[in-house]
Amino acid sequence: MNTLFKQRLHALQQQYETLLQRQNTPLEDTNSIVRRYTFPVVTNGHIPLEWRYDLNPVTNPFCLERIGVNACMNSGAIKWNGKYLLMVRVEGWDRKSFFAIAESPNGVDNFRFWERPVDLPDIDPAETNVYDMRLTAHEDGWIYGIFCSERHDPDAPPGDLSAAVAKAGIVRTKDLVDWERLPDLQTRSQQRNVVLHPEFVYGKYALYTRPQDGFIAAGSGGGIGWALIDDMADARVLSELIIDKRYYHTIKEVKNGEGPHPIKTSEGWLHLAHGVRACAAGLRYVLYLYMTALDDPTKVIAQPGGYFLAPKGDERVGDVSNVLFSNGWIADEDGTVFIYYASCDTRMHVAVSTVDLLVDYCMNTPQDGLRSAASVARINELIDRNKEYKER
Ligand code: M1P
Repeated sequence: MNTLFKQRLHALQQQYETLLQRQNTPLEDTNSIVRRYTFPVVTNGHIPLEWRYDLNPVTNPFCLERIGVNACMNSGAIKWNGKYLLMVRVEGWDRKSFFAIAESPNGVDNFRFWERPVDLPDIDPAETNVYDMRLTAHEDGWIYGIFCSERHDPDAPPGDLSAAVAKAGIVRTKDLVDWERLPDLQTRSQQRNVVLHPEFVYGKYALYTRPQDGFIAAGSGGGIGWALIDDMADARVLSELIIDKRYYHTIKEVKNGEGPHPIKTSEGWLHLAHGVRACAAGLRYVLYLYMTALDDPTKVIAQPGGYFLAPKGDERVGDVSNVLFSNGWIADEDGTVFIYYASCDTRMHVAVSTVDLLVDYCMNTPQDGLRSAASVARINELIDRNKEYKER
């Protein structure tokens, strides 16, 4: 074996193991809805060396990375056999995304990819890119994955190589290894951020949708939608009800999208979503929470104003700056909630909270009053209520 190859490979292996075995610690924050952690949980550095390097010194004498990974981002999440699993969107140097599962014993560090990327059944040669899978262990016994299936717009004018179409692809599995591909969701509009509710509602499957006029623009799509489906093997959206609307001059003015499926709590369904607004720097993506009624998941019962997580510090910089995006969280039996979020379409983080705390936040944070005058009125109400406590 040549010395250069040997030295480089040794250094790479050491670097890789150090990264994977690094302990993650919560950041000190005295008044927060979530506890952020010191390090990102999954990055492109977590991708196994044998996926990226030709380990044969004869065919790779300089020990170069042959298949590079650009980012590990927007990951679905599920607890499986006591382990915390992320269905990571891995994006290559070639801009194509695919899915791969990374597993941790504790949810905050030591994430290690399974042996190979997910073998997603390939049913349509036009499908160019796949990403942002939401996982739902449904009460029917299957684990479903719904993801964005993207292709070049067949109606694009000649020479327009950017116009794209977004559809919702659907797979299901019993073991997270063998995946059955079901037909794509049939809807009138383009769709991204489609999520399966974990329970039957009126005996039907229920989907959170995000109707959109174009590939990027939600346009007349009024917000997060809801649709009942008879059969996941022939999923058709016949009618869509907008349950979480967009409003002028809010964090979700341009668009929003359901994150992972909601968590069932004693107070209602707890939802995590992303909201998008435009500014001089481009689009800004933040995360927000809302709740719906247990007996009617279309009825919003709590809508705290504004965001609960926005890009902070190093999270602000990356491939698509000023973006936080989440499509995975895990609620443990003891009420701990692990919120997995990507910053700037680049790397994955975790923020930890509890069901009780998040519900309290939702139920007691004032709603967005939609006007500056309403914001001031709310602060004055709080000051008035606080008077007797301040003077004690
Ligand atoms: O680049 C930010 C995000 O842009 C899109 O978000 P949305 O689905 O709301 O339009 C997606 O491409 C998402 O993957 C990406 O993180």
